[in-house]
Amino acid sequence: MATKDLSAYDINSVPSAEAMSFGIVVAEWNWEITSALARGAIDTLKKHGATDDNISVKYVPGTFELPLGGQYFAELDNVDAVILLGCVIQGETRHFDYICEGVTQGTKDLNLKYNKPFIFGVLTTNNEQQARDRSGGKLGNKGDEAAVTAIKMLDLKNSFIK
Ligand code: DLZ
Repeated sequence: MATKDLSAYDINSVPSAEAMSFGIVVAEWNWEITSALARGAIDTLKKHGATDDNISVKYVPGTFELPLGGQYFAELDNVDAVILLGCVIQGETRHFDYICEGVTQGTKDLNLKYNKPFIFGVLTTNNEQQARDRSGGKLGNKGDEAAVTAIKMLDLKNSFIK
């Protein structure tokens, strides 16, 4: 089965991000991967009109801490949407499952608690190569996909307000 190129999207389907503000939380675990995800997300937000002044980046030790980092943005900052970027690689123990479950439930809870988009930009892979392929490699960059999703969800929210 072919896997989707995470950076492939219809550029005309993405609204302008000029008036939108974003928080990005990046996990330091698997830094080579997560820094590439962050680069992709920032570049994509800017490609669609977001400015440096409207993009704030913070770091947490690991993917498990992403939801709390997101919550700090929700409570202590005024950004419109938050992008959570991490990478969990399957190891020999069940740690992978616990971290994935924690970050997935935590992110879902943030979306519904704060009524704002918290985007799940987390790679959960069997090995490092799969992660490299999805962080600027042959299958694109999940950071790009997360940025596009953030813009689209904010545009959807705005369509109810305006
Ligand atoms: C402990 C741990 C392990 C084993 N693997 C990863 C991983 O693949 N990716 C990741 O982002 N973080 C990992 N961590 C760290 C946890 O996310 C977390 O930072 C620690 O358990 C402390 O709460």
